Amino acid sequence: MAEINSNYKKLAAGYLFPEIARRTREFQEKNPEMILKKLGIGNTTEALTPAVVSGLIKGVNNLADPATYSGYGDEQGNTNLRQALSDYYSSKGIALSRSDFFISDGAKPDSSNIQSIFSSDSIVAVQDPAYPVYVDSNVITGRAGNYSVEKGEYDGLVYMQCTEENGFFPELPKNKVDLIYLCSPNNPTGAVATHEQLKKFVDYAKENKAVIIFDAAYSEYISDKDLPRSIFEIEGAKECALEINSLSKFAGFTGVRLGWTVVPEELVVEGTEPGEIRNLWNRRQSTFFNGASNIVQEGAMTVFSEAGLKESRELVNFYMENAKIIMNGVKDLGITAYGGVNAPYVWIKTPEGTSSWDFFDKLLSETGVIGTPGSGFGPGGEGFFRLSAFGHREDIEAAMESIKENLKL
Ligand code: PGU
Repeated sequence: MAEINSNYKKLAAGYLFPEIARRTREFQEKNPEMILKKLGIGNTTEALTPAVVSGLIKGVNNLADPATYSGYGDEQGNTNLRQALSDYYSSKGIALSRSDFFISDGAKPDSSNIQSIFSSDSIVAVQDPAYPVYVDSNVITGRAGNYSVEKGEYDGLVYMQCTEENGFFPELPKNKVDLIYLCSPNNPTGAVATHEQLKKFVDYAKENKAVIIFDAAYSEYISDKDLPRSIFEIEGAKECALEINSLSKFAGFTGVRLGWTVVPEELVVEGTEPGEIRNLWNRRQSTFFNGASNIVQEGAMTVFSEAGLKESRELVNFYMENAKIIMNGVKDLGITAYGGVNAPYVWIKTPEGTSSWDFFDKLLSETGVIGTPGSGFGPGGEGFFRLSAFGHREDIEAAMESIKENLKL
């Protein structure tokens, strides 16, 4: 008799973003005259840049000619792209060999799949609030107990509080943990960890033989030169951390799909030799994944050309200008807001006594603006609300105008 993986039954709710989409649809059906302004999901809106488009076209043309046609590629990714990534990190002073890079179809699949190479009884620590994929993927694979509605937490997971008081970066876990998810610039709070903050975690991980899973999906949004863009800027990190990133937010690849995971040869856990963990991820990927699209990889390569980098940085600047508009708009209304400076998310405090979901309904019904309830990122997000800077300029401006005119504070 076949049975389902019962861990799915433990999941507290539907995945956050489809749930928001469902409520939005329901609202729109009841209020067809309302023009909605979407600052919810962090989804890119601006066109691909000319360099990327030329790369993608080259990829298509290669397939149109038997002399350059290619079928399945290496599961780890195209060697030239892995080299381009290694060179890019090296231009920032980080030495990693191209064999440390594994190309994928995005940071979401990698951040949910990576846990599979670690022991099923690993103790998992997450920032609270956090990108929900880290928690949900570990619930599905059985590393969490039941969900407590009262606490908003799963038994067995370690929630590292990120609050206004600690600048949204957690203290070290009090008890020993094995896998630590860190995201900087942070989704959803927009906080960016400093060298000193990350060094503490690296030292903890080395001491406790834990692994840091570092999600750097928004690294290109850091403009402050003093802030680290990669965990590998921290001394000793190669022995205890792996890093996940993608072109989604840097080059508008949310629908094109291309990401990578860096598993340094030096990374070790209890009982492994250098290179063993890297081999494990290779084994996992070559069994479960057949490589990123060869067309997309050709497009990705052009992101790392001189023109590609320049254009992608302009794209980032465009979204960060949106962030500034949102930040100024909410601050003018006297709303407490965080993030939005080295990250494309503005993390606002809901009015006293208003829960995150109540504020979602209030903002939607009074202003037509869709955001993301903070509690969807974990219990630590309750009382907060995320506004995304990804959007067309006119939509961002219309949203802020409507908030200014219609939100009853
Ligand atoms: N990592 C973080 C921290 C993210 O916020 C997101 C996207 C990803 C990874 C996904 O990267 P891909 O390379 O595109 O796979 N977060 C968005 C989209 C929601 C979602 O479900 O991925 C957000 O609004 O939080």
